[in-house]
Amino acid sequence: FFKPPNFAIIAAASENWGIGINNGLPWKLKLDMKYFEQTTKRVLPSNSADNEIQNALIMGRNTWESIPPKFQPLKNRLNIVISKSLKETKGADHVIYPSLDEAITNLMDSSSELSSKVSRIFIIGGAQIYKETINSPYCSYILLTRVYKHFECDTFFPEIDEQIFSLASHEELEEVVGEKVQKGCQTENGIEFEFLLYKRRI
Ligand code: FOL
Repeated sequence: FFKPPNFAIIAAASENWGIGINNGLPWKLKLDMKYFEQTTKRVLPSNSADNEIQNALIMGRNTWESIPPKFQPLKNRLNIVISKSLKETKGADHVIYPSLDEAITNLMDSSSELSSKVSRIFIIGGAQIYKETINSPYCSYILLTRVYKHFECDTFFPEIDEQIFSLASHEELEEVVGEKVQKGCQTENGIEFEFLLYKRRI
């Protein structure tokens, strides 16, 4: 498991490491979306009595704007948006921070109101936010759905340095996710994909 200050990146990337096009996902994979939803919603340990506790999702403004209005905010999770231009409105269903550093510092500050309500932290993109977090020593895991097909994309996942991250076993993936996960390749709409876990070596 990972607890703040540690966090995990969650992403889906194509054969050519694409993650998006025209501020949307390049594919439609219901099973991967379900995996994303369930993994980011699950609060561990599941016997936790406190219903106030949720996971935090950190995303850039473009990713926030890419979420279909009917799913925005991503429910039963604390939505944190990084933006210098967006202003927080009263009674908003999401939180805005001007920088990633400020968001993470606040989540880590055990005396902050936010930190007492947060279980795990997931970084959900996009390209700029992944790039800023992948080399942080607090980035313990990358939950990567590898989509084994070439897609035309305009945003890409940053390079995973094999010196820093190694591919973990399926058992470790299930331990981190907190539930059984489909092992190996699956196919949806003729697109092959696989749930993988990369783990920080050091
Ligand atoms: N990680 C993985 N594995 N797959 C993704 O598609 C993905 N997408 C993002 C970040 N990490 C990912 C960012 N983009 C929704 C839409 C876009 C998005 C992330 C989430 C969304 O609407 N999710 C809903 C479920 C929607 C549905 O069931 O169709 C949610 O409640 O999580």
